[in-house]
Amino acid sequence: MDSRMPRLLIALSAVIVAFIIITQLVSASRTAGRTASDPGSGDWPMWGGTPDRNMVSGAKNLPSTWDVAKKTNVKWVASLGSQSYGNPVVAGGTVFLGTNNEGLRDPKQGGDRGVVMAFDEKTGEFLWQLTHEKLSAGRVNDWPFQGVASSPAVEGDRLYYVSNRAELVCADTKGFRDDENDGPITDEKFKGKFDGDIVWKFDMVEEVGSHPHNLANSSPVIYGDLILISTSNGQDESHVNIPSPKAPSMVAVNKKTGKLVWEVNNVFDKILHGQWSSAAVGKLGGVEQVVIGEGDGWVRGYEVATGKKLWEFDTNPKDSVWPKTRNEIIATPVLFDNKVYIANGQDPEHGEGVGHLYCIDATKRGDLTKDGLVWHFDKIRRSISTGALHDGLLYYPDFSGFLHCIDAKTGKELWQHDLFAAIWGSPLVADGKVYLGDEDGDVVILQAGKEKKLIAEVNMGSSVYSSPVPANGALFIMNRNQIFALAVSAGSPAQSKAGGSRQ
Ligand SMILES: [Ca+2]
Ligand SMILES: [Ca+2]
Repeated sequence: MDSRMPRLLIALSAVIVAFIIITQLVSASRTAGRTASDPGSGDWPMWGGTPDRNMVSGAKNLPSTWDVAKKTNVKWVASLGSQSYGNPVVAGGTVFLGTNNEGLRDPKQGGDRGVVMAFDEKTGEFLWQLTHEKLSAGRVNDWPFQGVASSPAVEGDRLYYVSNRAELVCADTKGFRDDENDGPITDEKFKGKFDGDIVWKFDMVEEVGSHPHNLANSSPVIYGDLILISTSNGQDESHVNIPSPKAPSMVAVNKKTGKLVWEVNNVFDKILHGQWSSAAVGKLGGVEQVVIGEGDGWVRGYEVATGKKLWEFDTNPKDSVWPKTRNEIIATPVLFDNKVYIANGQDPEHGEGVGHLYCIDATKRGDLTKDGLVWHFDKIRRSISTGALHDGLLYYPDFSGFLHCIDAKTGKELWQHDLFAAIWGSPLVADGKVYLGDEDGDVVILQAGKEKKLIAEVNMGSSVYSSPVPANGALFIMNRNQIFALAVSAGSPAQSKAGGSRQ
């Protein structure tokens, strides 16, 4: 044997070992990066950023404070309707959101309507809108002046949202600005430069018999060719009858054709009130699942491709009684590391009350109320918010105004912060900070971590019912009637150093 061989082998092994170490380091850094659940493109194209709905972003250099009156760290402001619940998303250089028609951008489209608006991400220039007349039944199906409450999902040049008329709408992200009318729908009444271009609609009232209670609000999530949405099917005005118990709680619609692929219903006449939870999608226990809170207060996991039920979990103690102690689910489930994190609560109109927050092991099957319980946190009040899980800490607010920081493994609370006002929105964890808005219009900025540290509190001028959204170095925050794009201006004294370094 050549005497050089062992030395060559040793050298080669060293190279291989170095390669393995480097690969592991790269892989470790990627794993660390994955704790941020935004898509990594800089955009935030759907409610929660990604299908797992975890409100966490790897964005850097976001402002630690700002001043909307002095315009410090304010890139632009745009005016909306008088009530805005359709949380903004950002994709392909455009910001999309849902509001009502009280901003009256086009006098030819007057009256009470639900509206989706598109703005230029860099300048805030108004690009186009789609307006939807109210359902004729009125408040039972389509509450006055609530507008579009769905947060759109964007993929490529297509935008998907649920209108106030309980239609899943597929629209062209460019509207009519590209001088093309995309079909099959080409008979839009308004086809001007500032009008939206509808591609197809799936009407949940006509197609699956949904009777939306008060407002259809679902924020779509996309999986392959499927769009998954809640139908918002619920009670009638008497709060006793369920007019459409056979209508599904959730449907999957083909994103290209707008045709129904599957539907599920496990609630029938057990709907407590309405169905306003949106779905989350992720691989849990090796299976691609769609998870959603349903009208009987149970959260369920389904095989996303087929709608086959995999597991279910009752979020209410068995001795609880609606509406005093038994709750519905308005929050969106957060999927993380084979587990589901979700709290229950009630319609904000019902006020405050006891709540429950759970961590569920979604690798198991069947009734997981006992078998799948990882932990139960009962020091939370009713909540309609979705959580944010980062670095082993779950940030979860309640409607009574408390933000809880909880050890995601054990369910033990590390700290809480009182915002002194109702919280409708959800926290965002990004750039080492936690951002959260409240009904008084305050946004608190806290340091992310095991120790509580308040960095700043900024008033936005009117109630913040939405959730802060990060995209491409800016933060987008909507109050009742405006959207603000916030970004650190060079040399700005308002950029606090207290944001600290990111782990
Ligand atoms: Ca078009
Ligand atoms: Ca069209």
